[in-house]
Amino acid sequence: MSTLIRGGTVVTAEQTYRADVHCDGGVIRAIGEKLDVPAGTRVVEAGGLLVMPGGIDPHTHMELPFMGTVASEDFLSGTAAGLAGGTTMIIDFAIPDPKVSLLTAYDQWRGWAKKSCADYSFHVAITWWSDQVREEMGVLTRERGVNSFKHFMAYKNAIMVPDENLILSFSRCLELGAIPTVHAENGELVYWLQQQILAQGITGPEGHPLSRPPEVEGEAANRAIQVANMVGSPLYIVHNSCKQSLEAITRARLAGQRVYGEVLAGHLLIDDSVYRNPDWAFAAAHVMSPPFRSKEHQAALWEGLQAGTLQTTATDHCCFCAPQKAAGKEAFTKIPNGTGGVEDRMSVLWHAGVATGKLTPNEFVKVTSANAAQIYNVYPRKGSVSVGADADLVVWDPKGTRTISARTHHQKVDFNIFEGLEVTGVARYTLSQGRVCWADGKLDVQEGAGRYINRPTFPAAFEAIKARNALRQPTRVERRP
Ligand code: URQ
Ligand code: ZN
Ligand code: ZN
Repeated sequence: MSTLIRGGTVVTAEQTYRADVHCDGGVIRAIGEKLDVPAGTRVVEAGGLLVMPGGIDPHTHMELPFMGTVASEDFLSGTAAGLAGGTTMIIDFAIPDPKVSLLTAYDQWRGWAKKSCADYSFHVAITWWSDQVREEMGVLTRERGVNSFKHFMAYKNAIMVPDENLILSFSRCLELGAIPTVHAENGELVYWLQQQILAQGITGPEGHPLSRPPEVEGEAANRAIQVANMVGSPLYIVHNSCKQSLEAITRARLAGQRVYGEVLAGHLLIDDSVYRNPDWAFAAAHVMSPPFRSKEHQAALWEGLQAGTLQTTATDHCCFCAPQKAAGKEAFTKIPNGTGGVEDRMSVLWHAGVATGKLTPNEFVKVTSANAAQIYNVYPRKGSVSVGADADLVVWDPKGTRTISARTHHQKVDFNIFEGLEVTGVARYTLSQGRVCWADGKLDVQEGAGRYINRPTFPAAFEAIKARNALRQPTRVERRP
């Protein structure tokens, strides 16, 4: 299918320039003026609009089985909602229960994701350790296109792993040329605090942030950073929500350590007052981990994004409807953790980031698409507007506005954490593999059109890291005669 995006201004991570873009066969064929295109080419008029790489959301959980239920968003509705907001690729998570084969979990998630209407990939979680896990990590990197492994430092008695597993798994990641990622909260402290707070009779959603203070996140972030430092592996910390984890990443990066930080659109805009709302369902709808923080943390996270200390934005899209959240009516510890956002991330970042002057349009492309593509080794196939790249593009109206609401969003959930927010900056057209899937407010998606995207490991980059590590080896202690 031949499509010409005509009259627009191309905006990439590096540059901004006027050019038409011709897509055919799912890839970008030509970029320039007066392009020669075949008869029957569909023309998308982009005058006054920006042509950017489609967004990449590196952190979603479609139809995740979690806390006794299953996230309400499935891979078809979730990728469709992403396209409606300008996101053309998600990286989701295959999360085996402890003692379950990583390959079994990977195959299960691959089956669920077949219905996707936009491209997707998977991080694989390390929720236990054995020689089998070690071996299967090798199979996943060599044969299944996985180059990132997730570690939950929270969720005790479920998927939390101890430090020993972090050390062994990060070492294995280094061997394989894969990047370890972490959910950084001290799960032992969270569990202990939960018991303390419940014992005081605090059972409502207001107890959730009390049991997960920022210090508990900062401690875990720093611990993961030190494990990676000693092992010599890179590290990617997901959903940084507070100054404490940001400061840990800043220290590490200033010391030359390869640590990447992700921030959620929700954590950039929403503060912890939501948990004190008298409406139980409203407060419970915001229960996610790490929790939304007090206002000073949002300012710090924006500074981190502007400074390049945080490289990517995501949503951690993990939706539960009111009846599911009600499982925690008697105790906040039973409220399924998770909120949505895959449809709104791009508009929220443009509205609160570019329209306020915090980010340039090029930086917007970096933090919504290009950086994630580079970190996870799918650039420039993804995250670029370049000849030969996948034709995953968003035609962006920088002046367009819309009001975000659960009443109108395409997400399969009965709540929207950005409810009522009028945003500036909207996707006018979204192309996936060169096919217009979102146009003027209407979705036109094909179930199953989404592809699994292999993410190769980083041998070359890791050779450099290993060489650096070799230089760092502690000098041999000469045994005294
Ligand atoms: O922790 C996560 O990233 C998953 C389980 C989604 N839930 C959440 O509260 N963030
Ligand atoms: Zn998490
Ligand atoms: Zn998550």
